[in-house]
Parts: sequence; structure tokens; C-alpha cells
Amino acid sequence: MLSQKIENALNKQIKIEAESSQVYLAMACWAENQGFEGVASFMYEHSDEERMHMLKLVKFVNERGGHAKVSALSAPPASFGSFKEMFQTLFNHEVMVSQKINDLVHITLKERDYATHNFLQWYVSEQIEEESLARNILDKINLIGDDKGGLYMFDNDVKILTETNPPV
Ligand code: OFO
Repeated sequence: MLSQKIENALNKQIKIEAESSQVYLAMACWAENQGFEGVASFMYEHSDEERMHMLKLVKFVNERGGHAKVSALSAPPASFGSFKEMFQTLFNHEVMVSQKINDLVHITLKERDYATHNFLQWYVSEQIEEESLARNILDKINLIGDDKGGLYMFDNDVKILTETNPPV
């Protein structure tokens, strides 16, 4: 059984994961409108992944006797400046999510809720991967800058990356 405090904290995280899904969906639309097919499919998949992160939390809350809340979400921006800025935004977003997961883990320890603590370890590992993937992409795009030919090749690389790494 979840305490009210843990239930509320998990519900906050449900909203964060849902908003992450929306942010990446908006990024997918922005990239697709500019003809960057690889980046767009990467973002569509990432958006699906975040929805899966959200659903995993929803099911956990309900299975543990709580009530998962479906909240109103804030709208993400419609455009992201440049690809470099967009991937910087993505990286910053993932760092923020990692911080929220850490805060959540901390609350479970304080509340001595070891079952939820154990459940959240999946998110801790997932965030290590997500941050490292975002950092790798950011390093690449920083090398390319705004060079059109470079961006075209980058788009292809991201496409291959998306095809070889199906959503977790
Ligand atoms: Fe991108 O992270 Fe969810 O958890």
C-alpha cells in the first residue's frame, strides 16, 4: 500500500513523463516539417518511450492501491531554433528528469517504502542511458555546427541509431 505522500510524488512524476512525451512529439513535428526524417523518427520513438515510462508508473500506482492521476499538461514550444538548440533542450530536459527521479528515490527512503524504492531503480538506470545518449548526440551536433551537408549526414546517422535501438 502506498502512503499518500508517495502516491502524490509518483503522480507528479507521471505528469513529468507525460510532458516529456509531449515535448519530444513537438520536436518530432518540428524536425519532420523541415524534412529531417531521421531526427523526426528518433523524436517520435522517444516520445513513445516517455509514454511507456508514464504508463509503467500509472500501473504501479494503481497496482499498489493508489490512484494514478491523468493531469492537464503544459503545451511544449512549437519550434526549437536550430538542431543544436533542440538537442541542447533535450539534454537539459533529461538532466531535469534525472533530478526529479533522484528526489523521488530520496522520498521513498525517507518514507521507508522499499518496494517503491526498488521499482524506481529501473528509472535510475534508464536516466543514465538517456543522459548519455543525449550527450553523445549533442557532441556530434556541436562538431557539425550549422553546416547543411553535415546536418544531412547527421540526420542519416540518427536514423540508423533509431532503427538499431528500438524503444526500451
Ligand atoms: Fe527521458 O526519461 Fe522518462 O524517465
